[in-house]
Amino acid sequence: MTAISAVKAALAAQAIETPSWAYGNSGTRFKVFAQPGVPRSPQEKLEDAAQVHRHTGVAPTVALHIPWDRTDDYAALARFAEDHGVRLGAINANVFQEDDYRLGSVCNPDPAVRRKALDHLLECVDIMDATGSRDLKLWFADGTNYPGQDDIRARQDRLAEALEAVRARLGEDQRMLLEYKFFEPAFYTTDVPDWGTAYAHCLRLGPQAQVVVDTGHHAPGTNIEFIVALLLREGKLGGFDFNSRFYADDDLMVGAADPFQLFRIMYEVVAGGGYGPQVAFMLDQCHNIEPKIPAIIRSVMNVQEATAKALLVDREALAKAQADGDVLGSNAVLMDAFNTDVRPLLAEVREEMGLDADPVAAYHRSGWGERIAESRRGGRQAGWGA
Ligand code: PSV
Ligand code: MN
Ligand code: MN
Repeated sequence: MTAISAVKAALAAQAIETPSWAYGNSGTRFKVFAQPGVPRSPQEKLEDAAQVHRHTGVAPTVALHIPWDRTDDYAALARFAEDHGVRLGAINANVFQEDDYRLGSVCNPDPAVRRKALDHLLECVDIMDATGSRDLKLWFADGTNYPGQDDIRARQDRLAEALEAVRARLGEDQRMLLEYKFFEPAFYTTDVPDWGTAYAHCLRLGPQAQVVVDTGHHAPGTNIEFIVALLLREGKLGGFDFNSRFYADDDLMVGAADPFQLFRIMYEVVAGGGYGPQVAFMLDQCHNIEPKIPAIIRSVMNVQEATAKALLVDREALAKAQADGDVLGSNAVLMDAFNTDVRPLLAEVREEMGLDADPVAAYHRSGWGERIAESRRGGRQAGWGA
């Protein structure tokens, strides 16, 4: 196989998971702008996700968020997905939206609240059993707002206890992915604020616990690709929640704010041997003002473009320049790949997959947007900004 055909094969085999919540109405705490045709049920979200997969060919799974996607028969929902050409992906737990969680969920000082939160996490594993999902994604809003409000170490103990109970409930082929976020909604301490805290917990929990890197969850200037390289080296990178940020947790389209950063991240994934099913590529975004389905298609394409550039890095030339201590030469090898226009290559990949070279145009031509605007009235909010 020539190098370029290997690159094409790797691109055709990529799998980028889209989040059910990206298809629903969303906004900020100031305003949620409703859009026409927005899904009214988990099934309609899956129908929209199926359109993304139909036109890109690389978005075969959809992440669920419980309870936003609550239904009485998850196995039936999984069959519905398959009938539409997609599968159910990660199950995202939600222990942050109820009054009981004012002082936290699994870190709450009240054992009854901790029990309630843990029960929800365990229920999510039941759902995974029914849907055939591999990954449980855990993001905790837990933290404190004022110095002295609660005992920082005791909260870590409570967290560890809950995580261990979840681990013990996992099936052999299931994983728990622990997400971190440096602040918000808690402003003084956050119980899982950074990759190091997530890593320390995952290390104790063993191989089924892995860290998930949400690209929007870092302080400005953080070198995310370094974190990626390190976690991969330690066998602890479980996946990504991709999105873009300018200021805080903006949840904009991945690759929109800083395509170079996305390329650097994807390069570390490829170079570190993480380009395979063991590292889940997931989107975690909200489309507040732009039309959702084309925005998600664009996001998938942005990830593909960064991946193509990462795969095109001349690794041999780079290794040689690095070994020679050639600072400018090594940097030039990386920049050559980043500055390559990979759109024609991806168009070819799509045509070879039997797809339209331009997924956004194909989507617009399909008339799906007009059809759902006509047939769906009273679309539901994604869960945010209520
Ligand atoms: C909140 O910051 C968040 O964006 C986390 O990244 C989760 O993954 C997502 O919401 C869904 O719970
Ligand atoms: Mn996330
Ligand atoms: Mn987030």
